[in-house]
Amino acid sequence: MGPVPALDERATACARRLHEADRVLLASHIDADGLTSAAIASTALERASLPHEVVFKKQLDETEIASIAATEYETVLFTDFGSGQLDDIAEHERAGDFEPVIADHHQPADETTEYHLNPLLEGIDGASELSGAGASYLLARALAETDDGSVPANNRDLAALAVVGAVGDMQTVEGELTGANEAIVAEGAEAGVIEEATDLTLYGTQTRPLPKLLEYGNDVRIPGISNDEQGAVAFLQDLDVDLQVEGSWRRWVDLTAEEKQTVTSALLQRALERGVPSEKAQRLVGTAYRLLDEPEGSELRDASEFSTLLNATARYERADVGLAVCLGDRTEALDRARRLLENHRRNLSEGLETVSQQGVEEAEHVQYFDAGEEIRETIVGIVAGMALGIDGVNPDRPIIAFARKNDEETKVSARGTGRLVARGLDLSAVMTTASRAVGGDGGGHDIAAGATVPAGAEEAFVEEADALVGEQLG
Ligand SMILES: [Mn+2]
Repeated sequence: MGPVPALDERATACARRLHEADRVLLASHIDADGLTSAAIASTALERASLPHEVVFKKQLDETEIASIAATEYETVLFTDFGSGQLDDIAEHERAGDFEPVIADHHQPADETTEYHLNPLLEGIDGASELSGAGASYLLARALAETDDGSVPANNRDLAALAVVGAVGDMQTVEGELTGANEAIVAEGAEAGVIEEATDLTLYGTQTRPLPKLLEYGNDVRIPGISNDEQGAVAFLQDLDVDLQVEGSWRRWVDLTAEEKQTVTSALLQRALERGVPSEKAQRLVGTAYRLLDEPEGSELRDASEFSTLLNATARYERADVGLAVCLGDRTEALDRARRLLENHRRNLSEGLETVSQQGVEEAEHVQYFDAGEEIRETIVGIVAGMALGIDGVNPDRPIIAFARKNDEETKVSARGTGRLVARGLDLSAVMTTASRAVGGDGGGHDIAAGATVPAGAEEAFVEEADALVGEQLG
């Protein structure tokens, strides 16, 4: 049996079908979850001696599906997408263009198909319990089991990538993986590739020098430390721990358990003293997932840092680099991925600088800015979210950002806060309705959503969105 028994039958059927293929076209989504999905599936196919080719798509629309249908492949494995596009895919299946096998976790369309592995079909939550990488992992496990037993650890070593995918897909609930994801963590632990540890939840425990770790922090802002280089340094210097070696700061990963405990306690105490509510301060400590085959001090050792690195490759259309890292390239591809991440960080800070210089416009219920070509459309949403914390931007108001996509289209990104969502904000509904009202389309989550609208429709969009947000928060 696999780690998620409810999905055993589907996984086995998909695996059997793949074993019958002469060769397979593997198509996957371009993001951290899609990259890890492809790496897991590709490794499993390779180990099952199934020749295959991997292609990545930003969006699996009609045109992309048609381009897949135009290839000579008779079997197409879709990972981290495919379920939502089943209406189009099934048409090609009926026309005899290809036979689909799908390992996905997004909402399925109306059509059905025989080889379809998706947690939502068995009542398992696809947003928090199983990612695309998790579904691909179940498939990989089934591929190994229907084989002759020669596969290393029955592919359970691939659980490490499944965890990176789930973390990258933001599936953690209060900092932890739950449900089917948790079962995969347990398998990975048993296979010796994953370790779960209670640790600081700040981003960069493996790679950042201590002051940077504290300064850049996470969603828990500690006055006098977060976004405050001198404050972070002063805080560390006041502790009774030697945190520098020959003048340079150690990293979190370099500290002993006792030293970590000292810093953690002091940090929590400082947060409380500075008025951070205790339930929020507690979020500074949580569950970290470590990849035991990766060296300490490498971003690949930590599932969260690993997924961030993958996202950086995906955002700059270098899925090939992300995939190569997942498949084990620790030389050129890893160097390239690191440079892409550095470049991404620079773009974010420049983007934030643009917003802070240009300022935001106020409507009645929302605030917005138009970045034009100053900020790439692929990162404008992240910049908008970060902007909610800077001077001149109201932290208690939804923010909408525009960026030029091409001559005809404008990308729209909206970000809210947990507090606004608690008061009734649902940006997914806002983006869907407001974009359709002006001839575009959109969707997403209550706290973060996006849309594409015709160029020139920005003002009309703001009016629609403003009214909708007013109703929600009314
Ligand atoms: Mn996904």
